[in-house]
Amino acid sequence: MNKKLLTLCLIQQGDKILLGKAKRGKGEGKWNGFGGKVEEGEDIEDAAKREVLEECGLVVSNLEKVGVLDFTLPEEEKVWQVHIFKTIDFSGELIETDEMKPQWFPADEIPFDSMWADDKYWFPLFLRGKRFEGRFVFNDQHIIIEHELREL
Ligand code: S76
Repeated sequence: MNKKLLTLCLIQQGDKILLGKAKRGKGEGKWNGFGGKVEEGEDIEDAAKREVLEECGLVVSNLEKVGVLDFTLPEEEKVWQVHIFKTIDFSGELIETDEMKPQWFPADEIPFDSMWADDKYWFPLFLRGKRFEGRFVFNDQHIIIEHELREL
């Protein structure tokens, strides 16, 4: 099946993770990593860097691939394939943009109740430095009705 490629970048500084609260779009009101759609012909890692810059003003480098997740969402004709990256290397000035309000969260205070429902499953793996792959199927209430997750 034809897939829509997306990126998600998690920036870590010591014990803290940078998240952004989405101001618009499908995840509006949710805390999330930074990311978005990979453009036609664009390298996936370049797309991840571009989205971080657009959404919070930081320039990230040395991205590490940590996971790939497939999402089946209601009203989306294509499966979303999200490529998840982690980095500790960033520069520039953190800013709030039209898209995201950024905030640092201690690793043990991740706001799961205000995040996508899948985050509860894979974020703990990410926090333990694991790599993973999986798939999640959502219903129209944003509830997960089926999932698989595998540590690599
Ligand atoms: O953590 C997530 N970020 C997204 O943008 C979408 N999960 C997710 N699930 C559909």
